Amino acid sequence: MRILVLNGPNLQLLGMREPGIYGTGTLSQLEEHCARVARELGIEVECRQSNHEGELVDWIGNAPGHFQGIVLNAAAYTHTSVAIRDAVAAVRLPTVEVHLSNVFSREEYRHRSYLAEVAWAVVSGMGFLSYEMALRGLAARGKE
Ligand code: CA2
Repeated sequence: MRILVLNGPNLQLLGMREPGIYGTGTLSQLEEHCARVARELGIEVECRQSNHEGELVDWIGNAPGHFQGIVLNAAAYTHTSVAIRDAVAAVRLPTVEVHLSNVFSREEYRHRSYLAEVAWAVVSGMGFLSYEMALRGLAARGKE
């Protein structure tokens, strides 16, 4: 089983700014964590980050045939992007929307997700563990 882990805009800044909200771990450390969990689960992950909506749309659209699930932190695009929502709905791969922070305890505009309705599951507020839970959930679902 291969899982595509996508991180959206500004997440390359992880660990460098706003540690109070997003923690002190860097994007590389997050990707290493995902790789470690994947090894434990006997699955494969490929991690990518982009600041560009269209690139995320392309990666999601090209995932079928290469990946069996997606872990998606679309960052700010979560709250704005009908294009990413349509891509997730179109590919029909189980997709877990993840967030490092608890978006529901933050500003009102972060409470709206265009992705949640087309996602298989949502995990928000557990830092790196949000991604770990998403990988564990997808691996378990794949075995059903
Ligand atoms: O909590 C999350 O994972 C978010 O998806 C992060 C997004 C935010 O727009 C969402 O509402 C919730 C922001 C990502 C920006 O990442 C930064 C990391 C370090 C410093 C500044 C920004």
